[in-house]
Amino acid sequence: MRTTLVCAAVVLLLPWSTDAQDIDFTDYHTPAQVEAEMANLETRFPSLARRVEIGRSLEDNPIWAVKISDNPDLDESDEGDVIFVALHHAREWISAEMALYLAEHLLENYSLDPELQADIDNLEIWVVPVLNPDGYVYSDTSYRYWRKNRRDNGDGSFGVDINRNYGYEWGHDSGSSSVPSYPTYRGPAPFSEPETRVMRDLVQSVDNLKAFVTYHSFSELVLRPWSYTNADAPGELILRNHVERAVDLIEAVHGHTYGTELYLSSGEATDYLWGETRTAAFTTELRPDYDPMESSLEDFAPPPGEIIPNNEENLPMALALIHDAGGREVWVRDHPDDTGAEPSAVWTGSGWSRPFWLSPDIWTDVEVLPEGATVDLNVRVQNAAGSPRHDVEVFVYWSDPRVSLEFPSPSATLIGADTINVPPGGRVVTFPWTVPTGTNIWGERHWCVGVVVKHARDLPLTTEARRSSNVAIRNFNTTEMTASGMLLAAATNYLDVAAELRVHVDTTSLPRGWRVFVPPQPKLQARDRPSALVRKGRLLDAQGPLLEPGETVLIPIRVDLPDDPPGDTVADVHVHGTLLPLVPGKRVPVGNGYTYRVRARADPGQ
Ligand code: 0X9
Ligand code: ZN
Repeated sequence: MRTTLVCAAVVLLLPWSTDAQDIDFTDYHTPAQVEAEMANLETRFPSLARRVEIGRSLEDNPIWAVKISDNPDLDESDEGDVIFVALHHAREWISAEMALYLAEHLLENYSLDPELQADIDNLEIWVVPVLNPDGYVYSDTSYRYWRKNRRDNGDGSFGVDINRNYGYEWGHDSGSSSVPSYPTYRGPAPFSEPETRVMRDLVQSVDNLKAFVTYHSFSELVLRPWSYTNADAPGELILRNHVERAVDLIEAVHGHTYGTELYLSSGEATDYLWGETRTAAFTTELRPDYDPMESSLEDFAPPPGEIIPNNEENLPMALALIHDAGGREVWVRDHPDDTGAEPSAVWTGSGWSRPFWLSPDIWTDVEVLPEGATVDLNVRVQNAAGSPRHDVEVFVYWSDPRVSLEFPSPSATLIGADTINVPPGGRVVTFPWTVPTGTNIWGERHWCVGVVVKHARDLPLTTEARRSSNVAIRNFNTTEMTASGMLLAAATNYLDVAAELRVHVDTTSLPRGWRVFVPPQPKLQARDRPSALVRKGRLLDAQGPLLEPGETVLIPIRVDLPDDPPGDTVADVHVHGTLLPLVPGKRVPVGNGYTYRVRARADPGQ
């Protein structure tokens, strides 16, 4: 009796509770219920959620987004944006359930999960559960398996496939149809449909789009661009990485193994996103699985009991993308003042606000880069996570900057890759790099080095350095080696004790008439008071330059070529540097060297 009274009191205190409860995912929501639940989310989380009308459909129905952010009424241009959209296709009701579930999860867990809170504070997350409201209503009231919008095509047929109407590679017959009555009718022109334009306008209006997911059903797939062709998209490595991680995350929840390949579709959403904006974009085909023997139209209407497990297994991929976009763990600077916020430079109309192609975290020890020389290329990987990050992958490429500044890309050549642990202070990793010879396609001795860093919980979302803290670039100039001249080799004492440097040039493989030597180091002036280091060096009978731990010296190396070389002659000059620790007793030499490829070219003027 007493218990009953307490319950009654609670109900009386919360008379609006039937409207503001957690969303019930035990059955599908009608179009009106989806709208109402979005309004409820705003009511329940007024400081985090806004239901915003992002446009109207062909039949003038509102297309709603829930915008989730720490200041949902502000347009915070320094924050990243992530878009989740569902129900391009009218009959794919489970996709709207997924979007609603995600929105509610983000809002309910904001105050419970500090990492999610930090991510949301850094982002503006747009969840659009129903992009095709006209079709959804028609599917609810007239024909459950309707796919397209409700355009009157004027020939007795209705509907354009919203997911064949985007403007990137629109119109291929291989992945869409020009026949109005067909389910994949692409419409008379790219972006002919209001619904597609609403999504295009949202994409273009946000300041800093980082990731895009479009939910469909069914078949249990995670798909990446391209859709219009079987060819790999530029940045395929980045896209595939996301897909592989997503498949693992999904499988870990209920054991469903999602596939990653489907038939061609052109004029589809993710191709537009990647093709026009290089924003990581994925199509998830939700439950149920596709079975070539059993599947039928009814699979667009799985039993309501599938909704919750479907949503549960697809949530982690969404959260991982949100963390890639909103968190900053491992990163590389684009310019000296870079804090990791993106974009690190913007186009002002006449130029870039910052040079973002001279990353201070990518450098060589050698001041001049003679073509063909093998030099040490250093990369500093920053870690903003506050604790060590293990298994960080570092990829280093070079490219012709007049061909591509995207990394990774098919035009970029891999210099090296490494998997490292990065402590909170960051870490330097070094790769040998044989500098390209000759010129780029514009005739310049000008090359670009690109670095991509990634961690399972911080994957890059684009190939563009200024839009990603995981990607950085540095341009280098090279010098031609055609005449006698100087090479500069750098040596760093990476030991934790002072050391003597000995430089040795291997002349055995040089062509006739070539001379290479290391000019002697200037002698210490008698009047200079010898430092402790010099006194120690003298005691140990050191011959070469003395270096404190961490110190770098540049060693000039003279190359004398014959006056009249026979045609083009190319030779490798091997320079070995060894460090002899300045400690008494047996001094074990350590170190390696450089190889310079030097070309002697007959003067074409003669
Ligand atoms: O055909 C579509 O638009 C999507 N499949 S659905 O069954 N929901 O209609 C797939 C779109 C993405 N396509 C590819 N990545 N190939
Ligand atoms: Zn679909």
